[in-house]
Amino acid sequence: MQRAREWLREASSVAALTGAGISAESGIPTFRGAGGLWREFRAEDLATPEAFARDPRLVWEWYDWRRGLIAHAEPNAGHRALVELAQRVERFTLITQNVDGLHDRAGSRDVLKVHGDIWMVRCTACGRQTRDDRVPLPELPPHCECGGLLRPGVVWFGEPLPDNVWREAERATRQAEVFLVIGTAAVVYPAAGLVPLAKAAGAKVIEINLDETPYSAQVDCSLRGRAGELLPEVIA
Ligand code: BV8
Ligand code: ZN
Repeated sequence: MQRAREWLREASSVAALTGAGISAESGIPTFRGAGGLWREFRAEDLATPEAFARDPRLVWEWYDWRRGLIAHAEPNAGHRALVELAQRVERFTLITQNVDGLHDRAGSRDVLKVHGDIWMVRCTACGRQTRDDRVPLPELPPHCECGGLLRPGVVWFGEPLPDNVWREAERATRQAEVFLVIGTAAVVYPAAGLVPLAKAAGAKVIEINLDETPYSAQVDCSLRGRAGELLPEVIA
């Protein structure tokens, strides 16, 4: 922990990659942890274009349920610690796989949302993309003014990540002197590939996670514990 603290104090460019684990202490279930993300379904079964084509109402019930959870949740000390860190470091980039928007609500700016945003909806007919934060939604599945079916503005399995956001995330990772990887199982690509990319570019990589991940043995410092407790300590 002491080494990690020193690296962060000396760094002029830092990048952080967060996953569902940083929102766990806000009461948002993780994808692969105990209890999973929804009753008998797995994210891999619902977060896909095929599932949406087959049963848009079921997929929207899942997203509407998650939007309700998130709307009643608050950012936690882990989210806030990253806002604090951004104010101290000359160049700080926050990259998140989370679609919940809790980093923004904590005060983070210019968050790179590589898997999209649950509060955005996109029309499958006219392509119009708008923010819709009504919970619950008045009708499932929701429709656009043009009559087209709306989909959540998130990246599903098998779909490409938003090009400009992804390029920016890679650039920030390559330039980071210190790369924090927080609360992610690091099994979903290409996002997880940012960890070896940071390492190859010469960054000190610090992992914060409750459990081991496929990268725990390769990072420079692997801190075992809750992000809400460890992040405030490591940025102190
Ligand atoms: C792509 C958004 C190519 C929606 C998500 C076979 C078939 C098809 C595709 C593939 C395949 N094999 C591989 C792939 C690629 C696939 C992939 O990686 N699959 C994995 C499962 C093997 N990737 C894709 O499909 C990506 N697209 O490759 O496109 C392409 C290119 C060009 C043109 C066309 C196509 C798209 C991936 C994005 C999918 N969307 N979500 C939504 O959220 O509903 S993924 C989903 O998983 C979430 O975004 C989530 O963020 C992400 C990663 O999960 P984690 O954040 O890591 O969360 P998890 O629960 O897993 O882990 C939590 C961690 O926190 C744990 O380690 C736990 O220990 C820890 N923790 C818990 N509590 C705490 C904590 N740590 C600290 N403190 C705590 N308190
Ligand atoms: Zn439309």
